[in-house]
Amino acid sequence: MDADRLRHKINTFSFHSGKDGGQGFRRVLIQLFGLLGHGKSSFINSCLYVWEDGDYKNWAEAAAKDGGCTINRLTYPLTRNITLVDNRGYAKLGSYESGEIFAQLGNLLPLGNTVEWSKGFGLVERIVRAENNIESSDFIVPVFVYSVKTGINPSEADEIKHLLSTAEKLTGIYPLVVLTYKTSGSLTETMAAFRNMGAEKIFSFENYTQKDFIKTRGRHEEVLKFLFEVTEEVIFRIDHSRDPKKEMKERKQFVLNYVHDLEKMLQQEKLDRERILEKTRQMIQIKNQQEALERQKEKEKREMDQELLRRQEELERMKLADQAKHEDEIRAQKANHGKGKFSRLFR
Ligand SMILES: Nc1nc2c(ncn2[C@@H]2O[C@H](COP(=O)(O)OP(=O)(O)OP(=O)(O)O)[C@@H](O)[C@H]2O)c(=O)[nH]1
Ligand SMILES: [Mg+2]
Repeated sequence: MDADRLRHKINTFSFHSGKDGGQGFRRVLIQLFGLLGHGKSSFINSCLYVWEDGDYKNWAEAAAKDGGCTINRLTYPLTRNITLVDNRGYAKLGSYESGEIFAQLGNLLPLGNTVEWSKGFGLVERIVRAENNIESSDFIVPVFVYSVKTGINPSEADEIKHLLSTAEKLTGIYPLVVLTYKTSGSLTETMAAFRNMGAEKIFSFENYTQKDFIKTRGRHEEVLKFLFEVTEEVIFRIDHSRDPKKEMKERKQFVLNYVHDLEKMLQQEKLDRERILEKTRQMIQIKNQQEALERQKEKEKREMDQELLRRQEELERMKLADQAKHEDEIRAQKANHGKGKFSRLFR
């Protein structure tokens, strides 16, 4: 399909193309999520640049240098019923941030607000408070953004796989994968890694950036193909009976359960860590006591050896003194005996 046709298809996308009509959905939210600095905001800029077909602008305030910066969860309308959402990037998976990621992704927190990384019940409170401000008429399409430049190792792949499958359970859609920095690493390996995780729709881009925004047909077409695939995905998903209000409630329950389980897991991990720490402390204490005991034993042995030596020397001295006395006595006896002989001779 050529660029004009793609553009037309995206522009005329309507929920009413589905067999059962819009069913209460009014807007597609393309929810971008992923690690800090992987190019989410730049991808939004690329989409808007291609869509508007005017001058390049840093609409989504992508970072001026490598590294991340977005903290507000802002929306960028593309057509009358397709909107891009720039979510706050996270630094680490499996931490308390995960709860926040899914709350953003499930569209349970108000759009246009700063994303706080609040722990456990802080997040639950914010979800409950946001209830009346959230539109159930938003249809969520999760899009995971990942930079090829970063590469991917097996342990990260496991974490990402878990994240993507949880996002699927939450939204009903396996996240579309957008690979950025496609010329700065091994695209084939990164694509294969995502395919192994179960991703079916993988797109690769060299984002338009403040340093490099010269239009190329290839980049323009890639962006349009991506947006077209999003609309195709939505049409495929609304081809059966749906209930946006019920789905919203289910998403909320899912995230609340997730936060609860995560909190329990983190508490358990904390307890395990404390237990290990306590055990290590006890082991160190026992080792110290054993060492002190060893030292005491060695000291006593040394003292006993010294005492034995002292006694042996004492004995030796006594023996020598006895011997000397005995010799003196013999000498004295001999002398006496001699004297007796002379006195008898001269009597
Ligand atoms: N060469 C190149 N640079 C890119 C690409 N995508 C993003 N960048 C650069 O990478 C840096 C970070 O990009 P952002 O778009 O701000 O990343 P982000 O994911 O929005 O970051 P957070 O908002 O913190 O999560 C910026 O300096 C971009 O210019 C890309 O595909 N190619
Ligand atoms: Mg950003």
